[in-house]
Amino acid sequence: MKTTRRNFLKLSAVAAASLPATSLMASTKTANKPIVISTWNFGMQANEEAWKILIANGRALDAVEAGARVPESDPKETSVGLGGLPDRDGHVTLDACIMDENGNIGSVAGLEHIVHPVSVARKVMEKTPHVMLVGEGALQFALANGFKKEKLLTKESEQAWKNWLKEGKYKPIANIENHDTIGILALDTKGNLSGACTTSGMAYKMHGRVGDSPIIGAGLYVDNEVGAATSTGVGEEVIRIVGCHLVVELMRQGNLPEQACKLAVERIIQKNPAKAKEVQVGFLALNKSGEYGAFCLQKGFSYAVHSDSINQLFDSSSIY
Ligand code: SD4
Repeated sequence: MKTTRRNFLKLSAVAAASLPATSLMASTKTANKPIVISTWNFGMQANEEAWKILIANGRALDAVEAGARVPESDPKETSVGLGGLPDRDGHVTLDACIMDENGNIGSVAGLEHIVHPVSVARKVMEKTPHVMLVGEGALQFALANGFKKEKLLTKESEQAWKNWLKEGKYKPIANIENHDTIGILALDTKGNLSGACTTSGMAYKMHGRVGDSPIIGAGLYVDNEVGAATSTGVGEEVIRIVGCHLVVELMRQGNLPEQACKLAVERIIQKNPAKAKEVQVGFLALNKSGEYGAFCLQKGFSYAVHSDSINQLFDSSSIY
């Protein structure tokens, strides 16, 4: 069934009526468009940049790119862009993707030496017949398009890696320093949705490992008829269920954003119950009406919301 705005709202109402009161309260956070939402505490600063574009009647696509670039260029953020923690061989390898209201997509994975992988992903989307470039090819493309080659490993992240090497045990850390991948979703004044996602991936991963963040459908998905979703946490578990596509499809079926995120988290538990107890995964979603919500496995996932009526950080509800 094609989801028109009218029957989408009707479906939302039906779904809302069948939810327990607690979920309903948490799931009906609404703000008028424009609105931007993004993952973790650093989402507050990212949203500020995105908001400047949205409030000037700019395009959601430009807003999410501008927002994602904020933690990318902050050397103190150790999970995104410059200053991101390296893989176990000491390489900072970055993953990012972007998706617009027309279903255009661009993505890079395992990109080294470039501070703004989200902007390279956008160039892949706009300037190539492909959707994803990886590793050396992504770097060549970035350099050919005017991006500068830079050293992304800071003194601090190099020291952290050297300390890690003493034991060399790989274990994903949930909610690392309360920031992680940034996923950012926006609805502009024209009612169009876009999203972006950018990360240095799991710290001390194997060289060549790619997570969910640059994979359209896993770390990000946008359907301009329905809504958009993004994820953070252990990418392997998100890829297994094609998480963000699932969240958007659950919204299409009438679930409000938080409920759709919760159902996707429950799918992760169903597929891999033992693992789900140990790791963090969080989903964040925004629908076409400006309703938003999140859900995660472990306590500690926060998300930031900016509209004309709110500029605030929320704690996501969690299973455990
Ligand atoms: C990944 N989801 O590479 C990303 C990064 C992340 O905790 O969120 N790490 O799996």
